[in-house]
Amino acid sequence: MHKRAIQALVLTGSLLACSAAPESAGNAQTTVPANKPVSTRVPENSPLEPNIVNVPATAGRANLPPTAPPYATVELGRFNSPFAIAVLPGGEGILVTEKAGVLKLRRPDGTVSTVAGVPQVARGGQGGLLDIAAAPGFAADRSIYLSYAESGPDGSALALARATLDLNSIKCIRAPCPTGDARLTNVAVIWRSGVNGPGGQFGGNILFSPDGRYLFLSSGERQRFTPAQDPQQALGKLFRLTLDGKAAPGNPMFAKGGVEAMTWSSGHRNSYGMAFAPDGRLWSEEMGPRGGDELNLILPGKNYGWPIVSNGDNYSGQPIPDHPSRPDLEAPKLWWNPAISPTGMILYSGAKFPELKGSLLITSMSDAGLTRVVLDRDKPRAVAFWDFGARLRDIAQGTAGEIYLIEDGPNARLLQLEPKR
Ligand SMILES: [Ca+2]
Ligand SMILES: [Ca+2]
Repeated sequence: MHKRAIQALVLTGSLLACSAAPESAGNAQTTVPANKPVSTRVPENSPLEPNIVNVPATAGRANLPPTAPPYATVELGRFNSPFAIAVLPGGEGILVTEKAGVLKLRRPDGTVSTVAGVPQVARGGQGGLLDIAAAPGFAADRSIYLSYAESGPDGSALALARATLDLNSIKCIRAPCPTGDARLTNVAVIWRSGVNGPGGQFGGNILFSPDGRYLFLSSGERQRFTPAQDPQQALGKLFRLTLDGKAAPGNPMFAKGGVEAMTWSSGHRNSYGMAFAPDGRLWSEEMGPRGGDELNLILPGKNYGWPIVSNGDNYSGQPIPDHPSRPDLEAPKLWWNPAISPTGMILYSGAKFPELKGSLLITSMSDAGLTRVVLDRDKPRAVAFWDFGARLRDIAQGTAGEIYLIEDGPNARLLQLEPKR
């Protein structure tokens, strides 16, 4: 996009910022970081690009009628508004983040401990403690990564921290283990989006490259629309970082420095799920506006169109041109209208459910369930939507091919899938 067009988008966005905000972040006075005026409220509608004639999207709609899951579920525990789960590779248990800023470990013996030492999070709305992942070298260095909303003088922003997980600070002989017997040490914030301000949609999804050398991080556009098209703002992008949180060599704009050096792809709204396919392709789903959820094949340097085009529309009803209106912008391979509100996603690679091997599994909230997507190189097909009767927040695969699901909201269940007898 030309610089003038970006300026126009930013201007339109700040004018629209005076209208009603769908979510109040309760922030006080904002300042002007890096010459980018940030409103205290998020705009209601995406800016309308001039001279776009809407070409309706036809192919790729992935909505399916719900069916009963062909699996049984076993409850493993209950959690309070969890956001994400991560399986520890050594069979030590499952880490569960709760949005209020609490990290829990569910051990194989069924005990649940609170992990001490979690950084202070900005809780409220869609913010709080977000994603968690064991580092590729966890077995040797016990490192984990966590993303969260962090408070700043001008509002909240996404942060990424690395820490050491210490499960032996107090020896637990027999269940129930006392809380506090697990802790994070050496906590270091290694990346910040900056651009503090209002809005939800933090993203924060963490994924490692198959070779374990790089960290992919999603950063949502915070319901501010235009930052997704602004190369200088670390919002509405997927980033490819080193394990130390720096711009990764080989990124498409690495030589430019700053936000651009870290950027792998742009024009995203809010991704809560990324996964690598066995052929090395990177897939990402994202929460769109009303009726605009997407599954994208992520290619370096590409622009995925938000907020210029979407196969959904603004929550107010104001239309947004569909993706085919701007064929220069990458269109989703699959999309959902009505929205399903996709949350977690894995590429299932285990042996326990051989029929699912190689499939993407996507949890969702507003159409609550689990979607199975079969990948045929760059032509994915949604083949099943299983209704689990609850909003699902995340999914993870265990070390022996188990599939874990976690529900949304207070008193949410952590579930393990089992073949139906
Ligand atoms: Ca898009
Ligand atoms: Ca549209």
